[in-house]
Amino acid sequence: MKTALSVVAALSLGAAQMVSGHYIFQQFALGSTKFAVYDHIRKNTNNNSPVLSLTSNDLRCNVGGASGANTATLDVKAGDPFTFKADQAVYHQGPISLYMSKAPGAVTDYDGSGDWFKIYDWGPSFTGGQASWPLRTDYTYNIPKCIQNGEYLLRIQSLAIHNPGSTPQFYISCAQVNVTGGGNANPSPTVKIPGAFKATDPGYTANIYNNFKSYTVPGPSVFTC
Ligand SMILES: *[C@@H]1O[C@H](CO)[C@@H](O)[C@H](O)[C@H]1NC(C)=O
Ligand SMILES: [Cu+2]
Repeated sequence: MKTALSVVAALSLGAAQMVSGHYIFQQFALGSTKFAVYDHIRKNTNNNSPVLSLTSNDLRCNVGGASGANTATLDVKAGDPFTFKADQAVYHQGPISLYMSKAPGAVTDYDGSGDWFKIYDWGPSFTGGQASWPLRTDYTYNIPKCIQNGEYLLRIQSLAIHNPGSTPQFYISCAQVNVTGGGNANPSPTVKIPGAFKATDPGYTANIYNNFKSYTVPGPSVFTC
């Protein structure tokens, strides 16, 4: 009887998790080296749930991600390819963006209150009146070659705009990296988070199901070396 009850309990827990289920970027890779789940990524405390507030500090590195005290910083070289990997393929339509912010000291102590610059956007492509979004598990890009050596937060954000009229959802994770072999660039434009996204941003209010022909990803323009 005990076994049967445990099975029932396990099944209903599974169902509950599916109902509230979203996704979370929980794994980091450097080149072909894949690290354990949450190794070099700040552990959030909201499972796979999104952040909904445009004014919360949780927009920086997710709920529970204000401190990196329990996160090991990873040595990377400027130009290195890295990957954020989600627990399952991202399935809410919307853009995926990458940001960085240089820590004033050790990144383990940094709360992300400084300047952020954007290094990449994955937006929709439009073909024959149809938009298609780059929804998948892995998002790979390179550490910019020209940024200065030092410790950074490296942040991924999936902005889910699949329910026009409802509050868009931010799925966020931050990795901690120590860049070497970089240059002298002062990346711009920079923004603060929160502050970078406004309720009036066209890319935030877009109705992807109605006459959807173009799209501007929220946030600053992408910094390139
Ligand atoms: C970052 O890299 C530099 C250069 O290799 C090293 O001296 C420093 O200790 C590293 N910092 C961390 C936190 O690993
Ligand atoms: Cu969801």
